[in-house]
Amino acid sequence: MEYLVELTQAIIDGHRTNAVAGTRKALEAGTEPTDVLDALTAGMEELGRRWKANLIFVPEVLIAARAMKESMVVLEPILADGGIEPEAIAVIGTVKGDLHDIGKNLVAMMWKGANIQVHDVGTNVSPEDFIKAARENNADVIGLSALLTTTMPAMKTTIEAIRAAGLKDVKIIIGGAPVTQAYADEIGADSFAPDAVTAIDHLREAVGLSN
Ligand code: B1M
Repeated sequence: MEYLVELTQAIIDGHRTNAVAGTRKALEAGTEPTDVLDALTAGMEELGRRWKANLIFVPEVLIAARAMKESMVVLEPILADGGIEPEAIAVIGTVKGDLHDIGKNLVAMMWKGANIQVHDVGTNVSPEDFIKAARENNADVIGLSALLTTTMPAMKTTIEAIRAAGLKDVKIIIGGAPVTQAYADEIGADSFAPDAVTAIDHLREAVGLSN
């Protein structure tokens, strides 16, 4: 169907108006909501390929993720009515002491675009609030973001608190400019995602979904 191809292209182009209008048009034409979701996620997947090939950078991803987010505002209630289950549930936030949220928001948007239910708990989040949100939402994954070398240790204390609270099966994914794989290993995170696009693969892998 041509309009689904156009919808995918609107996401790739980050064209919010076309993406939202295309989502509405497809639904009004009687397209299965899951097919509309597939068209949207195909756009994000193509973006992921271009990102990995260094053909696009953060601004393009940010713009496309916004178009995706706005289309999902139209589609989500319909998917929910139809009983379409998200593939996983994630809580995400920036750790205690840290107010940076642009990268974290981008990861949240990418995860939502990949049919992950995301509960964004914001910035400067205490370990207790991560635990509370994970329990309340029955999360499979907790995502921790930090942008400051001085707040990286809060990732360690948050992970320790999560494990001490008995949430042993919840996978913990960390990221942020100063964070490295070595640091993730050192503090016992399940996964380190260097950027928002590959954070989708890392989440899917962590919870045992095929990539
Ligand atoms: Co801040 N700041 N800042 N700042 N700030 C940095 C991070 C800094 C590198 C600037 C510098 O000195 N060159 C520096 C940190 C130095 C260090 O610790 N090594 C710094 C500092 C020092 C500070 C203050 C302490 C400054 C001060 O007040 N003296 C202060 C701290 C406030 C606080 O947090 N308590 C501060 C404040 C701020 C603003 C409020 C002004 C603003 C934040 C606005 C906001 O976020 N709403 C700000 C900004 C904008 C920056 C820079 C310029 C940009 C950060 C950003 O948004 N990048 C930054 C310098 C720089 O990076 N050039 C800087 C774009 C974003 C898309 O990238 O967040 O890395 P990033 O996210 C990436 C990946 O890291 C990854 O995916 C994203 C997309 O690919 N990722 C994840 C991120 N989280 C992830 C989670 C995952 C997976 C991947 O899984 C869960």
